[in-house]
Amino acid sequence: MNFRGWLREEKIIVFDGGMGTLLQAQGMAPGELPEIFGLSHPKIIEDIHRAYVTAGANVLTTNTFGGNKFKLPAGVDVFELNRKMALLAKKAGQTQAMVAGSVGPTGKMLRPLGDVDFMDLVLAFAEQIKGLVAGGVDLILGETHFDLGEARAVVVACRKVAPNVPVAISMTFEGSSSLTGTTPSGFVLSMLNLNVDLIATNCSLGPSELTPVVEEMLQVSTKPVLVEPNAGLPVLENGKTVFKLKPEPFAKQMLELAQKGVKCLGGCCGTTPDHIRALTKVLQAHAQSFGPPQVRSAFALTSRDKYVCFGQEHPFVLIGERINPTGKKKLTQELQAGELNLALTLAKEQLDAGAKVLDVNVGAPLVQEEEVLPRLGFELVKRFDAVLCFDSTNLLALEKSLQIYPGSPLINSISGEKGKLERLGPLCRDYGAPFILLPLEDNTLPETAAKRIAIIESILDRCEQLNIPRRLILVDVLALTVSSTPEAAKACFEVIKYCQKWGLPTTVGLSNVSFGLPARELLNATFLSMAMGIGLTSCIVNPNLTRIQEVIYAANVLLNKDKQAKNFIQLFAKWKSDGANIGSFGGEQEIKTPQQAVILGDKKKLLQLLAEEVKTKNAFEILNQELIPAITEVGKKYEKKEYFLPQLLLSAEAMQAGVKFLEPWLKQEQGERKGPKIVMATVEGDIHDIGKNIVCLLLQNHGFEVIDLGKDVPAEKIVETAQEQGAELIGLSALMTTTMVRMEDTVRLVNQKGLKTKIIVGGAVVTKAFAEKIGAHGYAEDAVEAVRVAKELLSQNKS
Ligand code: B1M
Repeated sequence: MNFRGWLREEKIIVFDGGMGTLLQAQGMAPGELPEIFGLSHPKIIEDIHRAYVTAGANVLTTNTFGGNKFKLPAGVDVFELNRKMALLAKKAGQTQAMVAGSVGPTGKMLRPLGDVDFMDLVLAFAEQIKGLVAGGVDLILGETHFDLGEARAVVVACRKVAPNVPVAISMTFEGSSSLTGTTPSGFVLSMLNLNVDLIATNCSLGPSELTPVVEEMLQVSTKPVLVEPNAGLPVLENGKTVFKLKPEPFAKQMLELAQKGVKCLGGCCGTTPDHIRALTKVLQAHAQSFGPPQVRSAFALTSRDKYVCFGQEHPFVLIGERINPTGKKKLTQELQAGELNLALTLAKEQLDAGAKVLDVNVGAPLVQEEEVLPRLGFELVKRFDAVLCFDSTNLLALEKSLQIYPGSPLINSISGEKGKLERLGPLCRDYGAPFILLPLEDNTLPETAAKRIAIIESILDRCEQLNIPRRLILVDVLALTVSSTPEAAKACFEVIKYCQKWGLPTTVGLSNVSFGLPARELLNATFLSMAMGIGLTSCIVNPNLTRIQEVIYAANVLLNKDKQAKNFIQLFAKWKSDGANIGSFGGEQEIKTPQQAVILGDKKKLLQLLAEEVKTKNAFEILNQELIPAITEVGKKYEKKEYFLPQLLLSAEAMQAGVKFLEPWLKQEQGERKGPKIVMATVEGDIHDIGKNIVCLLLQNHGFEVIDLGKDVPAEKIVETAQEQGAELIGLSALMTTTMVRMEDTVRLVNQKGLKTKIIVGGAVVTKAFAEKIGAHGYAEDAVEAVRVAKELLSQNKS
């Protein structure tokens, strides 16, 4: 039986536990890569695998977590390493255990957070997966992923090089979301769209603390769930992270997860064969008490930190249709010139007006769709983290757009036209992108419901042959014009009823129905309210139309899709029966100060306000009293989940532009001259550089020659440069708890090489105590202090 067969069986599947701690106990040096250690010590790896088999594990995980080209040293053969590690696990598992090929994160961030593209990750994972499959793994297990975009890249890579191998993806959550903002539900819905075999969470916490995350996953996952927690909460002891949950209590806590419906259980950091042994024992003793979870999963679209569900239990979904050049001269001209301003404005207006999904169509003569569509998609994701619907007939434009999008976007559309499903369907399937099924064939409009239903049936059959899951399908019920086809609206209602019966969500392009008649909005709104009553789940429309909005909000109350009429009350509390009086969905806020401009991420306004302020105020005061407190406030909002990544990015962009704008004044006030050399860098894995840039600027003002290596810089490069340039000082910046630890790498390397270079560290999370602990020579809380400390260290050098 293969792994999919096991998943179909009723029994619980036990995965193995941690590897890193066991390797350290066997002599792996701190900082050494487990994969490299494994190459030179195959026997140790095999023995650990075997210990897990003896403990009762049904699945072993290969020692290849960091086995990708970004993590491994240059010159290591990625394919061979992965193949060898897979063979070792297979050898240990024999016929008793199957093998999961571990694929961890690359340590690189997708644009705009980092500097890699989706396909860079896909290619790196594909290389690794090829090796694992050549070594005979039974499934691919993407582990400890924290970014939805990167997790998606593992699946796409696997589908490209090993389409028939089962895939499991595990995301790690910090509280209620992953590091880059994805919730457990959003993750599960995206993975369901990608049709992975097993959906998982691992690491971060112990079994008890992980329970809320697991419960949320179980509520939406129609696929089996795997949970691999740590051996309890990590604790710092003598500078080392330790995990203290003993095997028996670990197993007891895991049992509760199995009783809630978790199908596969294993361990992560700190767990050992003893934990797995205790787990197997307790599971055997309670085998009768496991049941499948009660799941009600809906058709869903996702972005990195949002998701929109369509269905009878979910609020009606409005898909904004305005980003479409048809009939819009100015938008057409802009898109032809490759400009996106108007499209971005239309996006903001529609989101403010309550659209939950934005249809994005750039199809017009002379527009390079394959370049403009993904670029616009990228900007929309960056600015609004909007849930998008890519609307195009250009296959390449759609494929590129699917690559820039970090979730499950909607594709508009696939009809019954010959060859269309065969071309576009597999792309939607492999990228987990739901699509609109348009019941059209051979360029004839099927006027009757019966004809449309026949086409829908035929497309559904063809989807099945292509392995395209039903959950990816949203049916357009095709609104024709009642003025020329009197039965048009009734035909739509029949199709909605049919789809409702078979659990297919529906949509409609609303405005067609009233074409050629007066009072179109009235007809459209009435049609919409009737259609909603029989189960229509979404429509594609201009969200700025008051009457349409009124119908949607009112119908959501009447259909019990708006619990306690919360949204309705919020919007219509002051409603009067005499005309257009819909409330505001968000709208504009007036910006009066640079502080507000940074907080609201309005770069243009910030630069206007700064241009005024520098006439009367000191640039340092503006920076320290207005801009820095503002971006700190943004950080607080992010922490409190009032802000998400797009807002963080916008504010950061505004802040950067603001600091750049002030630079001449900041420089003027101090003057410049060449002097002692300092190499400055933000440490590896960290892309925050606003603070570091300010420190650089002030150091220059005080006569230092600053060699700025930028951000995300490995320790080796920093130390090499300092050595080559004969720098007297190194300045390191880090803004995250996860990256400040990298500062120690530089201190260690400087010491190893016996250099006299002194190291100053700083950044929001860094403290004096931490600086002392890692052996840095100086610490500074802000840029002014950084200059003082730098000077002090230089004078020590001389004395
Ligand atoms: Co992010 N970020 N961010 N972020 N970001 C923080 C740091 C965070 C605290 C926000 C939060 O949760 N409240 C949090 C870290 C949590 C933690 O570890 N404790 C965080 C996170 C989680 C993330 C991401 C993971 C978010 C995500 O993807 N979900 C991601 C990380 C990506 C990565 O690095 N791998 C991310 C991304 C980003 C943006 C790209 C959007 C953007 C950075 C843009 C850029 O720098 N080019 C950004 C921003 C802007 C922030 C906040 C809001 C502001 C940082 C800043 O610029 N402050 C920040 C919240 C916060 O710090 N309160 C946050 C202003 C700047 C002048 O101050 O850098 O501290 P600072 O520098 C000061 C001093 O610290 C000192 O002098 C400077 C001037 O006075 N100093 C030194 C700095 N370096 C020094 C070196 C010295 C001496 C002094 O000696 C050499």
